[in-house]
Amino acid sequence: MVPRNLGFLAVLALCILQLSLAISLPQPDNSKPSKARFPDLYEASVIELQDGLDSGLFTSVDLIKAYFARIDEVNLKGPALRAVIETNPSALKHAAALDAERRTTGKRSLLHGIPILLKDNIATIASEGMNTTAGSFSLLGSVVPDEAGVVKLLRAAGAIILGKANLSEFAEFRGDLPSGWSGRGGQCTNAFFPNADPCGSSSGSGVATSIGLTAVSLGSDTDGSITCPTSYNNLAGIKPTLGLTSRAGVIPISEHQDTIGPMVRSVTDAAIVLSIIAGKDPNDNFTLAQPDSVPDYTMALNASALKGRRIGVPRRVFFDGLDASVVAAFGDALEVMTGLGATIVDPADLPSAEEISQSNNETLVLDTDFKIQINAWFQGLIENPTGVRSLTDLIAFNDAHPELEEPVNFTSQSILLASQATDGFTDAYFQALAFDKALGATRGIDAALQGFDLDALVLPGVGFPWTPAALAGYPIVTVPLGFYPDNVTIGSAGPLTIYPAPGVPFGLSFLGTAFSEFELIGFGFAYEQATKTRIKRRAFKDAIPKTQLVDVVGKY
Ligand SMILES: *[C@@H]1O[C@H](CO)[C@@H](O)[C@H](O)[C@H]1NC(C)=O
Ligand SMILES: *[C@@H]1O[C@H](CO)[C@@H](O)[C@H](O)[C@H]1NC(C)=O
Ligand SMILES: *[C@@H]1O[C@H](CO)[C@@H](O)[C@H](O)[C@H]1NC(C)=O
Ligand SMILES: *[C@@H]1O[C@H](CO)[C@@H](O)[C@H](O)[C@H]1NC(C)=O
Ligand SMILES: *[C@@H]1O[C@H](CO)[C@@H](O)[C@H](O)[C@H]1NC(C)=O
Ligand SMILES: *[C@@H]1O[C@H](CO)[C@@H](O)[C@H](O)[C@H]1NC(C)=O
Ligand SMILES: CC(=O)N[C@H]1CO[C@H](CO)[C@@H](O)[C@@H]1O
Repeated sequence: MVPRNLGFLAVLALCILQLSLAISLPQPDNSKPSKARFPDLYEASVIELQDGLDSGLFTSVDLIKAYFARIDEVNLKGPALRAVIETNPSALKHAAALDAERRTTGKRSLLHGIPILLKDNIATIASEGMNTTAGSFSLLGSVVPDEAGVVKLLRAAGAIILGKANLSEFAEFRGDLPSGWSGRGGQCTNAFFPNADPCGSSSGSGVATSIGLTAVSLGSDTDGSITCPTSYNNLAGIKPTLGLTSRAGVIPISEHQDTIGPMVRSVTDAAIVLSIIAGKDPNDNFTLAQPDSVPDYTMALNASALKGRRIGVPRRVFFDGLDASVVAAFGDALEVMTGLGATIVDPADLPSAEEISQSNNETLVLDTDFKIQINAWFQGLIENPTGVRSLTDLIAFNDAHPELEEPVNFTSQSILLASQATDGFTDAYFQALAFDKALGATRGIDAALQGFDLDALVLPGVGFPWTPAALAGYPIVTVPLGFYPDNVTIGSAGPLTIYPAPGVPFGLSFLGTAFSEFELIGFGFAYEQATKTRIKRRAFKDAIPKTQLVDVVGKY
């Protein structure tokens, strides 16, 4: 006997279900497989995935299974893109729990049940089953004292850690290794042309997200490591202001330049992820200087955001050596922005442009900081089976295991050796630090913004547009701009990689002053919506995974 009340509720629930199906879904055609109803995981947005999860069309368990199958298809097999180092053995368990929670109490946030891939320098608790190694065998099996601050925020929001992404080892702070290479992960390559450079150091985060091996990913940036792989992999990405996102629990290069940010397929997804990972963290005191409340960055998603705004082009130095196809696409972008109501100020040069391209101050700062911070990382580990407990040990470990850490034709660990030779916080160090801030900010980005009364600067996402922002600690929002043409002259980028190459993407970067993410997201969104460049060209055929949700839903 069904009690009357429950029967009534069941009927009501059925009505609501039918109503919501009628409203939110295309009319089902029962005569054919329902493939069209599932979002294509190559492109699926967080909102589309959230809609499918909310309506019960698929679950987070389905999503994890589908992404694992897609990783399996192309990571080591087929084109062997080597974008992912490890998948999370606990991901299905977390997904099932989050599916149950969604059914009973609803979703915690827009990232509830959404899989996210983390660059392998972002710590997760070892008991979950994954390593945190920055790609290095020296850290294999090490036990971190705590998770990264950004991971705590992601978990609280209900996101599921899908796995760890390959990267340029130690975030490219080793010397004489190509972008995207790590001892543990091997050579990651671009999905838009066989063996093309994925850029670094967040290479795997970029490649994996570009073809939908994950819903979203995080990268880290010290000088271009989010912006460049975002640009080369047809993504939207945010390199935040220094101190907006916590670096606690992230294998460091330098507290004066490291930042953590989203690398995703749309500015909307970037705004969703940044809104969750930004915030103060007592374990990273640089975050204490940020404004008191984290904005909801999705409120910046205004297709008219460029209207009436002044955007400057710092032409001097930053266009030197760029391919003609990049310069032409950039010219078209300026016209698009003018059409959207922006005033383009061109040129709007950085007074410090030449000095930025020539200065070695950054090298002294990073080399000095790395030695101090990486020693602290090794010493802070609860255990490290390799016995590596310092930079000195790391250098010795690499030389003792050339088969793991020194690939064919590798010449030296030049950056590690230079770092090892630094003398701590000398007068020269403090002078260099102050000099960098002046080059990037007061005589750089801020000088141009104020001198030409600008809201932002814009540059192609190739060359070194990221360096002024890295020195200043300022944000960059990057969106797709174009693709190298089929007749581009192919160049070499390392022993195993080429660049440029036909069809390889390049981005457009908006630069602003400290904590101007909200504005830059608006500009990036307006440009993205007007152009939709990302969907104009796909990865090469073998690099596109075939598994879709239709292949896993109801199949187990
Ligand atoms: C780390 O990687 C090793 C080798 O792939 C694996 O055996 C281990 O389970 C991983 N996880 C941890 C926490 O060590
Ligand atoms: C963070 O703390 C260190 C040492 O505790 C101090 O030297 C540094 O100035 C602090 N930085 C900020 C940005 O508060
Ligand atoms: C979007 O931007 C336009 C142009 O700046 C502005 O007039 C409008 O109020 C904005 N819309 C919202 C919802 O903020
Ligand atoms: C910093 O840059 C200035 C100007 O280029 C230069 O004179 C100085 O030697 C540099 N300092 C270091 C440590 O590289
Ligand atoms: C590629 O083709 C375009 C259009 O036909 C042409 O303008 C350009 O010079 C060619 N570039 C090279 C490197 O051959
Ligand atoms: C190593 O260098 C030699 C000599 O330059 C070259 O012939 C060979 O192809 C290189 N091997 C790799 C894997 O890059
Ligand atoms: C998830 C995955 O495929 N990881 C692989 C990354 O590359 C290393 C080295 O080839 C493999 O051992 C991992 O299995």
